Amino acid sequence: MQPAPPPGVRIADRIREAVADGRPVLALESTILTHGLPRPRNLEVGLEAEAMVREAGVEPATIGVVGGVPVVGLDDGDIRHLCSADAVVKASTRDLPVARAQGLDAGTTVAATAWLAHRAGIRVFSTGGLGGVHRGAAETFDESADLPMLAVTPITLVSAGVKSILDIGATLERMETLGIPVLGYRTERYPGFYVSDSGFPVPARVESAAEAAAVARARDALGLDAAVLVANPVAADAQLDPVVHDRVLAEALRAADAAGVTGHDTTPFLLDFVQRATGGRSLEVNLAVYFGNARLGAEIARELAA
Ligand code: PSU
Ligand code: MN
Repeated sequence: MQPAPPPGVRIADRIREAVADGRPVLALESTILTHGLPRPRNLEVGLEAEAMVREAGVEPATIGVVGGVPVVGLDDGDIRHLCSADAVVKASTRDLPVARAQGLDAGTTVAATAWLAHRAGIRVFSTGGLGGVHRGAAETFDESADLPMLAVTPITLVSAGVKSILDIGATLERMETLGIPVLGYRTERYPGFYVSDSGFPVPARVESAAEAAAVARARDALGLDAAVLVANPVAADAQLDPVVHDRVLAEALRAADAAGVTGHDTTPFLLDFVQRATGGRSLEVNLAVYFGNARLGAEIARELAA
């Protein structure tokens, strides 16, 4: 059963109508735009991802917070604003009430976006990389709110895995604990975002959007509440050179430690460091991955709407 949309959330008419008509809709997050990509590239990517989804016959619903109001289905002006305004915060689910009460602009993380998308009746969501368990979490308890939120949000989420800035093994263990199905898209290996193989296996494999949609339908038929994660690897010939990747990652982790960066600033700090240290090469991989996920998400959305 679809819960009613909360009164404090704005759902664009085009999204409301598409959902009511049973037409395919794909949710897209905005933290990748506000805190994951450099300006002005972020705006180009935000608009291009939407155009690509539309061309695939799917209604794009980029989600973010404008003036405190969570919006499902930002318009071009909203996206432009979030990609260029001065004080845009990063909002996970727990930040939504503060943003709302204080009228803040915010990019929404996977956790917040998934929750808003589900409450709007959207069944598929594409992102770049997921949040997960940070290295050193045994001491810091730093685990992204993405994981517990995905455990209770029955959506299908396409990502390229988690970046190796995180503890990937621990992240996969937590997904198991939380009852979150993980599907490798045409692979048996969990992807590491910049690289196609993180070094860890996935528990199940699908060969097509239709097979991924079948798992989501089965989840619904069983009355289970967790998101189905579709892990879509970057092509091996488009990945970041694994040797460069390992070296830059080690430098980034040392820099974060030296700068005393903690908490929700950690992910943006590390991503920015890696981007600068690879001379923009990681950015190209990032974009290839993100567009690939938008394409696959659109395909799954069409399967689920069929
Ligand atoms: N991983 C990336 N790029 C990103 C993020 C994660 O490779 O932009 C963003 C996503 O929005 C994700 C959030 O939901 O960071 C996780 O942040 P935290 O660890 O603070 O929950
Ligand atoms: Mn955190």
